[in-house]
Amino acid sequence: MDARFVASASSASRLPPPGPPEVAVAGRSNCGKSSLVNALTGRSKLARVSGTPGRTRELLFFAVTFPGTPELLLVDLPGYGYARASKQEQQAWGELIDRYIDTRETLRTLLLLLDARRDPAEEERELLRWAAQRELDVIVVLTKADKLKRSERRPAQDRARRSLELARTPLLVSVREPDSVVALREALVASALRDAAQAEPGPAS
Ligand SMILES: Nc1nc2c(ncn2[C@@H]2O[C@H](COP(=O)(O)OP(=O)(O)OP(=O)(O)O)[C@@H](O)[C@H]2O)c(=O)[nH]1
Ligand SMILES: [Mg+2]
Repeated sequence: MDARFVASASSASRLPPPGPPEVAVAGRSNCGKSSLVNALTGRSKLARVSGTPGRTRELLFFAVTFPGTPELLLVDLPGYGYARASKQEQQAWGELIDRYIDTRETLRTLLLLLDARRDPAEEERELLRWAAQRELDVIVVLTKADKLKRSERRPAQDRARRSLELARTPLLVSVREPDSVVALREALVASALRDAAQAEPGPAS
């Protein structure tokens, strides 16, 4: 498994040139995006994690090669809904994420993260709408599973699935539970491979 930092971008006009297929990691501030990027890549200090919400304010691009798959870019998006940010800042972040999702030609998969203890809100629905418009593959993940009792887990998954009208049950993941990270990595790889297979030219006729 190989992972390295490629670029950061604080505005949609400064994105790195498009390259390998991209997986965007989106979610509310503090939901665990950067932690999960680190867990997925097995590199504890790749993306910066902080106890202070609103830490990641740029798009961070990481090139990752999981075993047996082509290289892909994991993109750690700035978290939305950070209460102490000004309205202006929140709007700027919304526009940045919106423009990135809307225009990034190499974006294939949206990894939407939601703290397992929270109910989905308008922002999550909006991201799912954008993803549907772009026909992105979507993987919804409930994070910080370790904060739930065993008996609370399945109901939380069912609730999120109903609330967001998902076709599939969301994954429940904790960076403290390695098996759950492995399961997510497999789902990501399947998504990446699906896209690679689609991109493959058909047999010459
Ligand atoms: N218990 C538990 N804590 C977690 C987990 N994942 C992340 N955290 C904690 O949640 C806090 C926020 O994590 P980050 O990874 O920085 O969250 P983020 O979504 O990148 O936040 P922003 O960059 O502000 O949008 C940190 O204190 C993490 O240690 C998890 O699976 N379990
Ligand atoms: Mg972050």
